[in-house]
Amino acid sequence: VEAAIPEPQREAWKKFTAQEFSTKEEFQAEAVRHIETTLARSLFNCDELAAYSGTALAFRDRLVIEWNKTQQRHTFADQKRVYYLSLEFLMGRALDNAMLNVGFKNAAKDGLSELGFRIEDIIKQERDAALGNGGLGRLAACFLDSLASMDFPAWGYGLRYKYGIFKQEIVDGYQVEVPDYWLDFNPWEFPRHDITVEIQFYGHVRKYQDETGKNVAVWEGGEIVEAVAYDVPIPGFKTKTTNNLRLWSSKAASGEFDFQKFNRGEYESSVADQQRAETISAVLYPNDNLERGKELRLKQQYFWVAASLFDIVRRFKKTKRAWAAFPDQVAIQLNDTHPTLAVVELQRILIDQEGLEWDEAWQIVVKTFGYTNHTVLPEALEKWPVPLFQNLLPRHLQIIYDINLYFLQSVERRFPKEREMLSRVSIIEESQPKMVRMAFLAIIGSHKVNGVAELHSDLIKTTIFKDFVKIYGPDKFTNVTNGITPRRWLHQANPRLCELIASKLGGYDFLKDLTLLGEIERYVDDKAFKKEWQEIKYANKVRLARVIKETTGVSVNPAALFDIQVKRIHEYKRQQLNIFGVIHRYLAIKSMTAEERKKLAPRVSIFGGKAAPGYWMAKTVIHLINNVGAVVNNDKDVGDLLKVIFLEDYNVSKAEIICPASDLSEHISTAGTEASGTSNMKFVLNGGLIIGTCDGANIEITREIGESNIFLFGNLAEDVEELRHHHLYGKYELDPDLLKVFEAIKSGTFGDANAFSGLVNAIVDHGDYYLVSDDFHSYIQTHDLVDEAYKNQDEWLTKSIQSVARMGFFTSDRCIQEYADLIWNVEPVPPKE
Ligand code: NBY
Repeated sequence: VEAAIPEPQREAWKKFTAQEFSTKEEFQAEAVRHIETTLARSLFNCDELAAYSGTALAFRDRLVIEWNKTQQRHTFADQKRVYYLSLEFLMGRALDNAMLNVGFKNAAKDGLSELGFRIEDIIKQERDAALGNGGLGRLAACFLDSLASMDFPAWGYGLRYKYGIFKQEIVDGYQVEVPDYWLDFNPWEFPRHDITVEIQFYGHVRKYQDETGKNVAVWEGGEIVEAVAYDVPIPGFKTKTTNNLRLWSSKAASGEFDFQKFNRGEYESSVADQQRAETISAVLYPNDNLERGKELRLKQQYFWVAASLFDIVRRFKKTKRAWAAFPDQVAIQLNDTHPTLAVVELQRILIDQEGLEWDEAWQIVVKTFGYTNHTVLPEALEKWPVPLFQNLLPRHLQIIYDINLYFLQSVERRFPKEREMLSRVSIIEESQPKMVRMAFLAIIGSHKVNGVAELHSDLIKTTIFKDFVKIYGPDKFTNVTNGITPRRWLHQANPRLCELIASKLGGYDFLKDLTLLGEIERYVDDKAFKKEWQEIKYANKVRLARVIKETTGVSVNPAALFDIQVKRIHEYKRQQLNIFGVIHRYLAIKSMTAEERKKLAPRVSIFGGKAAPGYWMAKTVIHLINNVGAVVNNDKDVGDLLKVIFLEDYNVSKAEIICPASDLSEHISTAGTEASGTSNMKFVLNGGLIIGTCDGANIEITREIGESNIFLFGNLAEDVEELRHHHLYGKYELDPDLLKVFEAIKSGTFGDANAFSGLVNAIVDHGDYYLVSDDFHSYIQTHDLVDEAYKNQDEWLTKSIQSVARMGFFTSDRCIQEYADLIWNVEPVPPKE
């Protein structure tokens, strides 16, 4: 209530309170007003970008009005809130989503058309908000959509990177990274220069006893950086609830610190300080599933966590409750271990600043946090060197040591005979240098730990976190299988399919209760329905073919089978298996007679995805795909039978065009390595079939849609360890078909063989860790089954329709409901009327 307008003046205020546009004409008036005044453009000077900007600003006004009301309502309701802490929010574009969620797209379309613009062209002007790497970041974005759509009082907290994930260009077949400076025009954020938090780094800890004999620790000295809040409104679908995503930006503290410097005439060095401070939120680290221990990354983590917790605690303190009530008002979810410092920071606030006793504080902390694990890959498990911690966050390191001490003491009491267990579960790894194991800290500091698909949640319990299951019992560990928002991934990405479904279900309710999709299974034998289903898929393929032509210059036949693998490039995801399979197909075509070729179903193999800039092997895979494309696409013997496409700069907005256009998509990770995968869900929801391994959510997708509707192949997770052992120590013969592929590569068919020797040798000489050879035969055989199945279009359509009908489980609304019930214990706060 600071700075509230005094009661007598409120009536005057209310007379002028901002109004939302509610007709096409009012929308047009707002858009034109923004173009003419906010943007200072005119009738004679309005290109599509200006029209986009005016439209976006008009919708932004609408969102912020609802945002204000929602925040007032949630404050008044005074219920428990959820805070989703994620270093990544891969939002994509906001305008189309805003128009669809507030239910005003058709009016906007007509309104823009009367002003001389096509809405599709306007939507395309927006740049993606690409503040994430891949699945983890996109999951956070889907969750925000579900939280708002389901009226949960929830905030996201993240970093406002000046540079999102790099843009990928392909030059001569190689990936080139270009910085993504996306903020020159971003109408969706509200800078809150009045909401700032001072964040401390470095310095030292002074301990003493106060007058009462109590031990006190004071963190002193070091440097201060300022966090500034930027708020992004998150509209729910068919509800007025508009939640908040708060992103922190760093700048030099405006306090006396650099003021003194300035007065001493150290102008240049104070500018340098400014830049150093701004570096913290400058760039998103471009690695997925790899942790590299850079100091700036730890700085980012603490900066963001400390600002967010200060904000959360400040909001709680306004309610004037006792500290013990904190976990009844606040649930904080840790999206992977990246925000784990929040556990330590809350403990520090409670004991050092609020004067609580250790045990009382620790109970509050554990009840507040939940931790979601997204990987079992050892190289992705976060660890920080103790010396780095000691220097950057000396007080936090002390608290970590204390948390560890009390934890290990309790383990020792309960398992006195298991001495080795203590070193296995210690937060501190006794290596050289010692390391802080963030996942262990997250487990110990949370009341629930979840994996993101059934197999994955089982695996973490039996492998990396086995000891903790013994210590805490199995109930602390749970599963919440991932999901995707049907608003973006069906409604927005595939409007025609959505409309067809709605015409049969009598409306769009299924977008809020996806299990209603089940009803369309009644139409699997309806000829007209099937024909329309097929036509929509074809139109979506034509749309993608156009993008392929525009961006690569290659013409592809939309009647061919579109076989798509788009995701970050990673050895465990096995794009190399795919491209080796493509080469195998190419060699087969080359050796066929003209008669044999006629029987073959034409294919387009489409790849897309970014390699982390330092990941040489992943970059080599991209290079190979492009070189194979250059040869195959220009081979007269092959013609339409096979085309190989690498689509550059795969991102959320491209995914919205790609997912609806697949006949088949590939989800072919080594069993046990892909925690869940979420693009598998996007493709199936859009009527594509999938080829995949028994990994991640593929398993549950199979359970839901039926085994006859999916092409599964390859070894099982339970056999992976033994197979790896075999490669290393047994007599192991590589697959003969794969060896022929290697021969072709080595003979220079796809350019300089040396360029690809590392890729081949990983399999031939270095143990084939990802079991490409073991799965190769079953992979190509399964592709033959795909060819056969595709020839029977009617059956293929039946599979497609059945699969979509059975995808209800994979909505992120179901996930959020599970988190709310199992982990957060929160209730929605729906708007009145
Ligand atoms: O999270 C992905 C999983 O690989 C995928 O299987 C799952 O579906 C998805 C959502 O649960 N993980 C992922 O995308 N991870 C990252 O992007 C990532 C980014 C940074 C770091 C680690 C992982 N890091 O340590 O810096």
